[in-house]
Amino acid sequence: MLIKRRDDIVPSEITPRPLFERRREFIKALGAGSIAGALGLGSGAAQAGARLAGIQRGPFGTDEKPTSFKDITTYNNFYEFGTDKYSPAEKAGRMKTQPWAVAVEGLVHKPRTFAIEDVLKLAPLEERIYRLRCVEGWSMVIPWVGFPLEKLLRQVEPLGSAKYVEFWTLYDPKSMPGVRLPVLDWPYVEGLRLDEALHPLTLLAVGLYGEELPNQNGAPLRLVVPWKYGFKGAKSIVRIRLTDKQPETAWMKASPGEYGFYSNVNPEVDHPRWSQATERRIGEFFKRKTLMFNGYGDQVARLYTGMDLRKYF
Ligand SMILES: Nc1nc2c(c(=O)[nH]1)N[C@H]1C(S)=C(S)[C@@H](COP(=O)(O)O)O[C@H]1N2
Ligand SMILES: [Mo]
Repeated sequence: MLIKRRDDIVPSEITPRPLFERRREFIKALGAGSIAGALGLGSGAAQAGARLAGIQRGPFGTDEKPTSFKDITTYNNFYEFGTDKYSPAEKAGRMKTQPWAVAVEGLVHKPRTFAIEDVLKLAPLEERIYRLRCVEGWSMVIPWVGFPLEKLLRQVEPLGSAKYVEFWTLYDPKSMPGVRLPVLDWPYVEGLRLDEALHPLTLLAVGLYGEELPNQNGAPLRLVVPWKYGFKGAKSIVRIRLTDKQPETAWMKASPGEYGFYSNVNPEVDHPRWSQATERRIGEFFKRKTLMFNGYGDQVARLYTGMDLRKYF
């Protein structure tokens, strides 16, 4: 293969969703009458094939090989649809993602509710290939499509008193069988410090592999904070609230000794039940060493200078 300079490559060339995967789905679909039926996915997942237009190549991308579309979309954590990895792909199709709006409010000059269509107009879409490290010890490489969360937050003009940002995700018992179980205090709430939320690495994602997000990955918009454990990346966000107090996240409420507010990827600070020193990349056999801040230390270490990262885990 010819070696191209990275500058000459358009995003769709970097990460074409492997053709054989598409063809296999298509063949299955012919056999079973519908893509959704054939894959055992709900209708929302079937709709999620829509290509996103005008994607630019964003900064900070890794050169590592992206995890397959199939693994990214069938091995998920989305507890609203059940606690095993395969339920979200089977059940999230029931979630209605249109119409969709996200309220951005709290300590801001201009609170506003954005229709998803208007969110998409706020900034050019970028492809960013980020590592995702789950606290349970596995990782993936995901070609997200989105733009920096900062672009949305600037629209509402945060007040000087705003120090934190809360993310509230959809709570819809009709379509979410998992919320009947008291696994978490629903809705799923996550939070960041305002400077973390405004950091250029922090992404509001609307797609992956050049397509709209499948429901199981958090359609129509979700948070991606690549230097933190995966659970910080709240899916299917309906409300963003700026506050002056550290948010109480769903995971902190469920188990404060296990899930801290910061949850920066840190191979030196173990979770009480799991070592965080190594990880298994989905699709690989041998374990890898987990990197400090998931490998994004050059960009984010300065956010935590002077902080004891064992205390603020
Ligand atoms: N609303 C909501 N968001 C969520 C979760 C969840 O259960 N509910 N799981 C989190 C966890 S633990 C991980 S690892 C990532 C997984 O994202 P992915 O399925 O797109 O890879 O989503 C996070 N966002
Ligand atoms: Mo996770």
